[in-house]
Amino acid sequence: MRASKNSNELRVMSEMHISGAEGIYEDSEISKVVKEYIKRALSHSRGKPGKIVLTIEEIKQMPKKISILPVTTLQCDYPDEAREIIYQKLLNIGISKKALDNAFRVLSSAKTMRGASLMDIKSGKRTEPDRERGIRVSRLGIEKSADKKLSLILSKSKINITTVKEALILASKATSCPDIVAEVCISDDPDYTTGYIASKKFGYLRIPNIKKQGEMHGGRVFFIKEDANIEKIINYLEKTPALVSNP
Ligand code: WAQ
Ligand code: MG
Repeated sequence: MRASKNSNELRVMSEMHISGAEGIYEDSEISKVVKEYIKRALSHSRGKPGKIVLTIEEIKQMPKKISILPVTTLQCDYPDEAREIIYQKLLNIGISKKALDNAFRVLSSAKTMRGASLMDIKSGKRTEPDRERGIRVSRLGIEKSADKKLSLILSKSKINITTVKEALILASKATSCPDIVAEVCISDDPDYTTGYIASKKFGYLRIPNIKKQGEMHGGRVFFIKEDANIEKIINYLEKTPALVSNP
């Protein structure tokens, strides 16, 4: 699902991204999920959409089984502290300062993307072909039994909410790609101020107060290896079905 709004700022007609969602479901769940997606699009904190696009496709390929990243919530009181934590953890696993500076430029831009930026861990060069749209992680989901177990685990930390679950599944798919070293994410919702960094090395690290309440900026950056095959990464993230099969 994607919801957007027309804006004619600067006399150039452009579409502002409001919200999006994707998942893998059984036939029998489709009407329920569609209803939920539409409800979500119509009551979003970024505004009322002028257009909602829904795409439902049959998946023919057997989904790749992936495992969920372990979740940790860090202590963080301010956006500046969040930035320090992110630099420290990501410099530590080999991401250059330049790449981090460039990532924060993407994440704090007033013009949010629908998808994610792909950034070279060394040069900090952006490699996604469409910088306005970015790469959209799609065809991802979780098996029913794994979902139940995950709900129990998240409930213990009082974070069993759709936002966390969906982000965790997305980060688990993204970091299961061998050429992706880490991800950083800030929600573009003005009322959601917890972000995260994720990597196979340290799991899914939640960072409270990554931005201030009311701010509309946000985004995602995937840090990719220097010699990575970009097309292969994009094909994996956007097209290859992946299902979390264990929490
Ligand atoms: N693929 C790639 N990028 C995406 C996708 C996707 N499927 N969905 C969203 N993005 C990008 C896009 O640039 C958005 O502007 C940005 O991420 C933020 O998306 O554990 O809600 O849906 O409490 O606003 C983190 C949860 C929630 C942390 C993140 O992101 C926690 C969130 P949002
Ligand atoms: Mg959002």
